[in-house]
Amino acid sequence: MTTDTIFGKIIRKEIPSYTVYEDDTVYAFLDLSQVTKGHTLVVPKKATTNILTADSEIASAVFARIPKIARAIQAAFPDCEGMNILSNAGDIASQSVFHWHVHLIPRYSKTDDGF
Ligand code: DGP
Repeated sequence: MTTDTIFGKIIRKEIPSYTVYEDDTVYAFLDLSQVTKGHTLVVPKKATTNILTADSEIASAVFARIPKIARAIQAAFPDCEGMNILSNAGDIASQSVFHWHVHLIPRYSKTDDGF
């Protein structure tokens, strides 16, 4: 069973975050660490540990919204040439917050993003 995490508090607005996108089932917000500018996390509001535990309803909701959110990030940062879209699942894969999230990491060549 998934326990509450920092992302639960962010979704409930108990702690602040910079909102990128929100609807009834999904929340997207800027990652605190900003691997590159615009680095965004897409999370289901209903907690599940990671993609290995996500049921098809939650997985569909998250993945259905990613293209739209990714294009919005690209529109906000016109020098964004591409994006790494990834999800860490489990300690061994460097997951550190155990509420499923997908990283959208914009890539820039002109500014040498260093990622
Ligand atoms: P992962 O290692 O894949 O579980 O990524 C977790 C990400 O969560 C990591 O890139 C940093 C981000 N993060 C952790 N705590 C906070 C927080 O309080 N606010 C925000 N916006 N991001 C956070």
